[in-house]
Amino acid sequence: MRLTIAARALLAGLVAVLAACSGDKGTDPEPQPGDVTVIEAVGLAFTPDRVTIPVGRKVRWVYRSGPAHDVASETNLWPRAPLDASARTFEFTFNTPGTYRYRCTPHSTNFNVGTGQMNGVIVVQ
Ligand SMILES: [Cu+2]
Repeated sequence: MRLTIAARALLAGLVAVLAACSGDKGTDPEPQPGDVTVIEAVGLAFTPDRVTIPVGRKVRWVYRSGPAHDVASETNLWPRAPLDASARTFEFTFNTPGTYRYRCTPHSTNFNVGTGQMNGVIVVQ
């Protein structure tokens, strides 16, 4: 009887292992809605300054270095959020496809990525 229970447990374990192995065959898993994309404020730049994410993805801005920053949406999609030594992270979940530009108001006068100012763009697909 004990042997039977042990054998069943062993078989159940083996089945679980085989099931786990038969899933992804070397391909990258699809991004899940709960996944987070991190953008770092380093010096006077957002890194990376251009990201493409799926609908439902959360973006987390993280303060790493430099003077006090903020994260301001071009379309006021969110209230301007401080990003500094005391407010180290800001998160926003993008639930609608589109192109969303943002900037750090102390360190950028525009929303044009690639002009050497502290701004960025998020493409939601
Ligand atoms: Cu800044």
